[in-house]
Amino acid sequence: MTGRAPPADAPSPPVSPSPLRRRRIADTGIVDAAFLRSSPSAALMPPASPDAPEVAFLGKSNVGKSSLLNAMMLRKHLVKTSKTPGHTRLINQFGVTLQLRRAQRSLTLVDLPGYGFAQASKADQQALSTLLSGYLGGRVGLSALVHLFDLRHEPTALDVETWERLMASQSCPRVVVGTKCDRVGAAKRQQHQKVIARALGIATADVVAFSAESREGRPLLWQRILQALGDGAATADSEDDEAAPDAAAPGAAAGGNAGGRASGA
Ligand SMILES: Nc1nc2c(ncn2[C@@H]2O[C@H](COP(=O)(O)OP(=O)(O)OP(=O)(O)O)[C@@H](O)[C@H]2O)c(=O)[nH]1
Ligand SMILES: [Mg+2]
Repeated sequence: MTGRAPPADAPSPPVSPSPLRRRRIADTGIVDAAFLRSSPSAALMPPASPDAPEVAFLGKSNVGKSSLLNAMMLRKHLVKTSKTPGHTRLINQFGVTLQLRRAQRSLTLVDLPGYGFAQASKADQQALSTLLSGYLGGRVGLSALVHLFDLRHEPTALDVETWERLMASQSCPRVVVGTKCDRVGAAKRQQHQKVIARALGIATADVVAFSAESREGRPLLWQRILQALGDGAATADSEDDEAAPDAAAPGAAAGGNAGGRASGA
């Protein structure tokens, strides 16, 4: 993989832990997880519930969105996965209740169809693109967006274009994930995170390395999502807490806008 220089007007990074506080990773037990509904378009979805903030998972076809959602919810088959790209065709919503240290927290997780499935017919590609832009551009009450990139490869032109288009059109906080990290040797992982970060113009520490196979990165990803939702209190007992080993990602103490919104939106 080769890196790409960050653009001169590189945005400030998405959600990142506070430089001043070492926080203990959220204790994210799952109280409940259930399929809610599939919708063929954003217009047909019921309004987002303020009691269960909506977090959507976006990425190229086959990048591992559905598998990641199963891992996040500690379920094996709740979300349908497939070796064949282009499997998820509808907007699928799941309700999950987390047991945090001091409270329970309900969220709505959204498994989106993947973009960039080259083998699909032109008509299917157009339909998927309309569905995705309808959701991403028009979903009122979308609280956070988790954008997935395959850690093994440099982001594609379509990945970067999608990232940049969202920067302009979607103001909710974003979290970046490098998927399938079990396929990248530990020694090379940071280098691969760096390649993704440079392509997007964010800090290396803002790329969460994740494996749906081993569930590596799961606590850190929950922490980033909760921070994106402005739920910092749910992830820390006190300022003096020791960070769990998984939290000590490279640059985890680097500057960022914890709990804030990605700029440039
Ligand atoms: N080794 C490894 N394989 C993974 C991982 N996550 C997903 N996969 C595999 O990648 C393939 C695609 O996974 P999905 O979760 O269905 O991908 P998706 O992004 O939902 O795909 P679409 O719905 O088609 O857009 C499956 O064969 C998964 O088993 C991972 O962390 N590690
Ligand atoms: Mg899928």
